[in-house]
Amino acid sequence: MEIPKIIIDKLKIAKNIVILSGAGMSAESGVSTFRDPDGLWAKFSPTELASMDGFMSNPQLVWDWYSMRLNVINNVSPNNGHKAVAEMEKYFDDVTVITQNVDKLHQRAGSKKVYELHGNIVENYCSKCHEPFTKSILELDKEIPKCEHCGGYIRPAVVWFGEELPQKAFKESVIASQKADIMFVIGTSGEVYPAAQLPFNAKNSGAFVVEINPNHTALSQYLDISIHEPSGVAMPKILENYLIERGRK
Ligand code: BV8
Ligand code: ZN
Repeated sequence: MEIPKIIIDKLKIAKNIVILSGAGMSAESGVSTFRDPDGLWAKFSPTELASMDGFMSNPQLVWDWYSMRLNVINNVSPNNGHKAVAEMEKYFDDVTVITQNVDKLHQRAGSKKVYELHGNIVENYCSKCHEPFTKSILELDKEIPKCEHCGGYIRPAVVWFGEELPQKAFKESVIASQKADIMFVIGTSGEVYPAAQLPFNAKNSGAFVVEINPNHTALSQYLDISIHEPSGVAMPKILENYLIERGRK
């Protein structure tokens, strides 16, 4: 695949790189996306499963859904896209990963600066008193666990629809987007706010914004360039072309 020269030229003068990733970043690791035809929302309804109301009306169903997803995540590895993003930290002053994903694959690939806008699926806490729940859920039986302190249902530490994003992570993400020289928007349909506002923060502050997505999205028309390739192919290629340009390969 051809990488447009302008991306390499922009990288050669860039200091601050921001990566905004969505479920498509983890697709090549074998983790289902949400809105693809075979995605999670094709089988389940987001509001029924990824909202507090949905959880309170059927805690066991939501708990089973997240346990199934955690099982998948515990049996996959970061793909070449995650690894290329992590490797970029060696060549640029500042690389910030802002992810909507809850799978920790960026961290497992070695990325050090990661903001998880939608929380993570690995930690759990009590839905009533918010006490952290530290037992590994894979050792528990199928029954949704209850809080030892107040009897409330235990829930995953993800951000559901209608819930506020972690304030510090979001604030830092806006600042990083405004300081970005180049932003890669990878594997997101750009439909979920306020995460989907960040490419506009970057663009309005002068960043060059590159979309990496096999499909056209709600963001495509506003961004500088779209590479219609899987991220596990495009990101390693972009890094390789950059390093060749810099005579480092
Ligand atoms: C908030 C949980 C306010 C974790 C998720 C009415 C009431 C309340 C809020 C709203 C409302 N109407 C609108 C809103 C705002 C709402 C929203 O945006 N709704 C949308 C659907 C319209 N947002 C919220 O509710 C947010 N909170 O606004 O709170 C507030 C303020 C103060 C006080 C209180 C409240 C919370 C949003 C977070 C919701 N949580 N998930 C989990 O279960 O995982 S959302 C879910 O969608 C995931 O987190 C996911 O990350 C996110 C975005 O999806 P994507 O990552 O983009 O994935 P998707 O499948 O859509 O796309 C994948 C893409 O990858 C595709 O384009 C595909 O082409 C591409 N792809 C596929 N393969 C590859 C690839 N790309 C590259 N390489 C490949 N190989
Ligand atoms: Zn409790």
